[in-house]
Amino acid sequence: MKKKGVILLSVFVAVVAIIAIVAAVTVTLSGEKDSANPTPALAVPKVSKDSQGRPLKEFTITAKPANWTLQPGIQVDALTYDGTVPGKTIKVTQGDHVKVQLINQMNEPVTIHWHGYPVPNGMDGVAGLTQAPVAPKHSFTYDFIAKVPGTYFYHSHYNSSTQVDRGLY
Ligand SMILES: [Cu+2]
Repeated sequence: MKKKGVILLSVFVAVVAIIAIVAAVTVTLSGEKDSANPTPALAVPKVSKDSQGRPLKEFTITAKPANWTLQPGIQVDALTYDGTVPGKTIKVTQGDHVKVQLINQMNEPVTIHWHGYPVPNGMDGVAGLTQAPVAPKHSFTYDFIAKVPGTYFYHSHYNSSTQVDRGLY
């Protein structure tokens, strides 16, 4: 009788210990995920109608340097769209008229290239080819109709091997 009681108590202690360990690991993982890899924020547009009655969604994206935490304890001097890596998610509906004002608050030129998205040539953001790079303290407004659905990626197309690696995507 006494032996059965001891075994039950041991099983109880073991189960409580396992629950405590699982809870601790879950808290640690979710804490790290929140601080180092937050879900990109959704960009909030100004919504109106264009001259042809289409929904017009106007966004502002500011390119700026930021101190970015790659993982707890590791911070880097990043270049960002709106202070986060990656930048905000732009969500629109097929058929929307989209305007994105890019403001450059960095001390080097920058652009936005809409990787794979069909836009008029002058809106494609390839510095030195489809537009002059946006100089420091200047801005440029990308203007296009969202003709096709899908999920795409935007990034700088000025010195992109460095700027994209540093966070401009
Ligand atoms: Cu690209």
